[in-house]
Order: sequence, then structure tokens, then C-alpha cells
Amino acid sequence: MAEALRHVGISKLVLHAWERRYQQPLAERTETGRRYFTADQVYRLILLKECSDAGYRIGTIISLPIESLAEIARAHHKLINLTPLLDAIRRMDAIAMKTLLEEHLAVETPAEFGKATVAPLMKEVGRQWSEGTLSIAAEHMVSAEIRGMLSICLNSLPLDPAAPKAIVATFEGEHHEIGALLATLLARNAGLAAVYLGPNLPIDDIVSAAEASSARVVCLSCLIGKARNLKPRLERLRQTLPVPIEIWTGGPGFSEAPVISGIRHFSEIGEFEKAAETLARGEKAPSRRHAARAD
Ligand code: B12
Repeated sequence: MAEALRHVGISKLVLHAWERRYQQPLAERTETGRRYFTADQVYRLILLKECSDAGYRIGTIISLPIESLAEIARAHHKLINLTPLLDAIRRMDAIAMKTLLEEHLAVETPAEFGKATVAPLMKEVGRQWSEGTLSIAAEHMVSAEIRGMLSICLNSLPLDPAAPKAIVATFEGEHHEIGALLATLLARNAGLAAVYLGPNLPIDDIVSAAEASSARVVCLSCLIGKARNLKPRLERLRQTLPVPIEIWTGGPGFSEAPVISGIRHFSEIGEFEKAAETLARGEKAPSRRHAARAD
């Protein structure tokens, strides 16, 4: 027991306090009453300690399954990684920010950079901005840099003229474009000839662009928006766009929108990548014309 607790980094007193306060036995007992840990219990304690160090209250996490604790701990590690970057952004130090972003890009593939650096970074920027600890100017500075870097990443992936085509955009009024840029990057990385059209696009323009470019799929990103506004737009897009052209949506704005026949929503970016790979390989991605949600 003592050895395990040393390994975890908590004292016997802390262990007993957690068990007493939250009525959760965290160790086993032999028939003779001696206490011991299984390997899973040690792992669980390590995760509880990490989450508690990250600022989570033990009372709110002690009953979580191991997978959820591991997810919290992973997100915390990622954030620690991003701390120098977030500090540079807060100081409005554009040179340090750019250097640190380039360091990430030097060791990550473009797709990893998008998923493992850009997405968590922008989420944290948004959190700090809404809490008032990060200025609007700082958010604009990082958004502009990230847009530029994602465009460079996109250019580093060649457009295969023989690959099925995809176009990516956001609806009129939606100015958040980093999610759409990321979707373009991942679709191209998966083998589609994905082209980013930009944000804020009227439905008729999306339809004519899809037809003119012989797109197989139209991808839309949406971060904000009310289901009651998005539903009629999605329905109109589906009705106007010829049926063989698929519509794939992603982003938190669309996650509240109702299921619409013929539209496939992705709440997991990995599922989107898989669907893009399937389409690129020439196998038609499973049609979701009825009750179509990938989640
Ligand atoms: C940068 C930013 C802006 C920039 C955008 C710059 C640009 N050119 O893109 C600017 C300053 C323009 C902006 C404006 C506004 N913003 Co803003 N913004 C953000 C911020 C900080 C980051 C967004 C971002 O780029 N994320 C990076 C991407 C990669 O992450 P993501 O979109 O979540 O993507 C993941 C998934 O959603 C998914 N995904 C996304 N798109 C797609 C598409 C497909 C096909 C698929 C498969 C998957 C997928 O994949 C990603 C990886 O998992 C967010 C914070 C946040 N938590 O997101 C706020 C945020 C989205 N903004 C917010 C708000 C309120 C606004 C404004 C209304 C502010 C204002 N009062 O003016 C305006 C609205 C503008 C408009 N009409 O669109 C709120 C939205 C709250 C809400 N739910 O309603 C947020 C959450 C900030 C907050 N915490 O309050 N914003």
C-alpha cells in the first residue's frame, strides 16, 4: 500500500479522507483485513490525483469511469502543452506565438496540427475570451495566424484531379471559418479533392458551386446558430441540391439541428475522416437518407 501511494503521490491520510468523505472504497481488503490495490485501482488513483491537480473537485469526479478520468487528464496535458502559446497570445507577442505554432507544425502532420493543436487552442482561446481574461484583439491575432497556417497546410496537400470532389463552406451569417478550413484539410488528407470556398455563403451560391465543380459532397461547418434557423436552410439546401450530391455537416451549431433526411451529421471528427476516406476510395459512404446521424 505504502509503495502504491508513493507512486500515486498521495498520503494515506488523503486516501482515507477521499474514501470517508465520498463513501467510495478505493482499495481492496484481504481476508485477514489487510488493504491492497489492484492495478486498475492504482491507475484510477493516479488519474484522480491528476484531475485534482488540474483543478477538478474530487467529489465531482470520484464516481466517473476510468475512461472519462483519462480523457480529462489527457485534455489537461494538452492544455499544459499549450500554456506557453496561450501566454504569448495573452501578451500579444505575435513573434513568440508564431514561433511556437511553427514548432508544433514542425513535429506534427498537417492533420495532427489541426486536430491536436488548433482545435484545443481555439477552444481555450474562446473560453478565456468569454471569461474576459483574453482580449478580443488577442483572439483576432491568433485567428488570423491560424487561418494563414491552415491555408499553408492545405496547400501542402496536393489536389488530385481524379479524386471525388468536395466543397466546404459555411452558411450566410456564419463567420467562424477555422472549423471549415480544418474540415477541408482533413477531407483532402483523406484523399478527396476538397476545396474551401470560404465562410458566409448564400445557399444558391453553394448549390451553383457544387454543380459547377461536379462535387460529390458539400461539407458545411457551423459554430453558432439556432436549430429553428438552421433547419429551414438545411431543408432548402437538400431540396435544391441534386440528390447524388451528399451533404455532410459538422460543428457545434449543427449538433442541435434536427435530423434531416439526406444530410449526414458528424459529431466525431474521426467519423468524418473515415467517411471521406471511404468516398475517396470509390466506395460510396453509407447513405443516410433516413434518420441520418453519424453519432
Ligand atoms: C475565433 C472565434 C471567432 C472569430 C472567428 C474568426 C474566423 N475567421 O474564423 C470571430 C471574431 C469572427 C468570432 C465572432 C463571433 N463569435 Co466566435 N469564436 C471564436 C472561437 C474563439 C474559436 C472558433 C474556432 O475557430 N474554433 C476552432 C475549430 C477548429 O473548432 P471547432 O469549430 O469547434 O471544430 C471542431 C468541431 O466542431 C468540428 N467541426 C467544425 N466544423 C466542422 C465541419 C465539418 C464538416 C465537420 C465534420 C466537423 C467540424 O471539428 C473540429 C475538431 O473537432 C470560439 C470558441 C470555441 N469554443 O469554439 C468562439 C465562439 C464560437 N464565438 C462565439 C460568439 C458568441 C461569437 C460572436 C456572436 C461574438 C459577437 N458578439 O460578435 C460572433 C459571431 C460571428 C458570426 N456571425 O459568425 C461563441 C459562440 C457561443 C454560442 N454557442 O452561441 C464562442 C463559443 C465563444 C464563447 N465561448 O462564447 N468568433
